[in-house]
Amino acid sequence: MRIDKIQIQKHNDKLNAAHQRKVKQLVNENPNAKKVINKLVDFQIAVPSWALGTGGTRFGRFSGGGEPRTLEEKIEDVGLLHALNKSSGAISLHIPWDIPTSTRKIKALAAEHDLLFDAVNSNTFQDQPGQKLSYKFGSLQHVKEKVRQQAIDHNIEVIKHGKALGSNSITVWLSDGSCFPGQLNFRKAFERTLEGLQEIYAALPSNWKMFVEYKAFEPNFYSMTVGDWGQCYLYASKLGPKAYTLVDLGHHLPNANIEQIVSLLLMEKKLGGFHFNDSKYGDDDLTVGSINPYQLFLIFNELVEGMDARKMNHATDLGWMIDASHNVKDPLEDLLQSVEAIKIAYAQALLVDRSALNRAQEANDVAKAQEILQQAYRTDVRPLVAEARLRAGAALQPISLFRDLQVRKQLISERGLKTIATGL
Ligand code: PSV
Ligand code: MN
Repeated sequence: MRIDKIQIQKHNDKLNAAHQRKVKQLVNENPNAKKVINKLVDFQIAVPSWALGTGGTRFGRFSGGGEPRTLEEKIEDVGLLHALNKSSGAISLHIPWDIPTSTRKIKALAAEHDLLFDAVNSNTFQDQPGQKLSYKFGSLQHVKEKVRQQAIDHNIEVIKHGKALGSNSITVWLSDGSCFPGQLNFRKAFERTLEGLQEIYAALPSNWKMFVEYKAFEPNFYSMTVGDWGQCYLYASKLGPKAYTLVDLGHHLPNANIEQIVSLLLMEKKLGGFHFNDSKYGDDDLTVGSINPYQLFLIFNELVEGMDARKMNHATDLGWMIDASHNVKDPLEDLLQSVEAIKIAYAQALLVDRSALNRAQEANDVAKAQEILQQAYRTDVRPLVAEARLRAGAALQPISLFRDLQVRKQLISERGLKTIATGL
């Protein structure tokens, strides 16, 4: 299924008059608003191929119907999202789930939908059918050299797929760790993992980045070998200038101050990218902004401050991606909500009066500093985000249009009710 420009136009025409009144008011009240709109137009958030189907939990999975069965259909789904919001212009593939049968055809299909290939992801957290050696006791950390080599080879293979598609980064998330005290020699596990990462790093094309993703717990519950930002920073530093840490919002211990982590990693030039999601307890993979939108705003506040301090390009110098999973919502609606939440937080962070905040900080004026942040956070920036969409040729209200056009119903009639997306 494709969404036609005329359908978007009709939808926008109905809503535009009321929308413009809101934009005008915001532009009058915020001298910065026009710049914010321009930045929002440029800001793209990649969609992971594995978030297009129903995720499920270890207790069950309730398929929503019309899920993409192939890589082609996953690209079509991201194409639908991008047509609706013009903010999801890239797809992130997970290998081996998404190995193309024809790279040429897949590239052409992505180009038709105006999509790029974001970071490619390796998978050494599962055993694949026919795989020689098991990752039950880890991959790059494994005590057996042959298992480590298998994991290294897989990552190099992933780089090859990514290179052929025009991607320029690989994300390595390792589930390696231990479930019980005494199971693992921490130092040896670290050293073996580092050696493996070094071999993968050596296979990176010159313009590529390697993102090392940390996670505090799950599936290992006593130790994780890339468990937190400190360990991750160690790997990234030892590996070299093309290696960066990747912050997945759900991968911290409860109440971690993620915005401070982000600020310091940026300062050290070792922040590479993000996996956005939201959570109440652990790695819940809930819709971005559904539980703690203030934290998301505070993270973006540090990102904007830190990136501006280093004169970085907001849109291109870090990897922006969603990593979520949907158990009860339509995955496409959920992703539209996530992208919207990210753009709202980004817009609010752009509205922060930086020089006033700096003055308040230097004067130890704590109450004023809080007022400044909350002034931006409590501004309803949704008309600015919608205006950016309008200017980019997308829908003013993507979810309403998705429903009006009965996109899911059409996908079900094309693909069937009992389809299951590959991936998690
Ligand atoms: C692990 O929980 C993770 O966040 C990593 O990014 C994986 O690659 C992804 O989820 C999907 O399995
Ligand atoms: Mn992740």
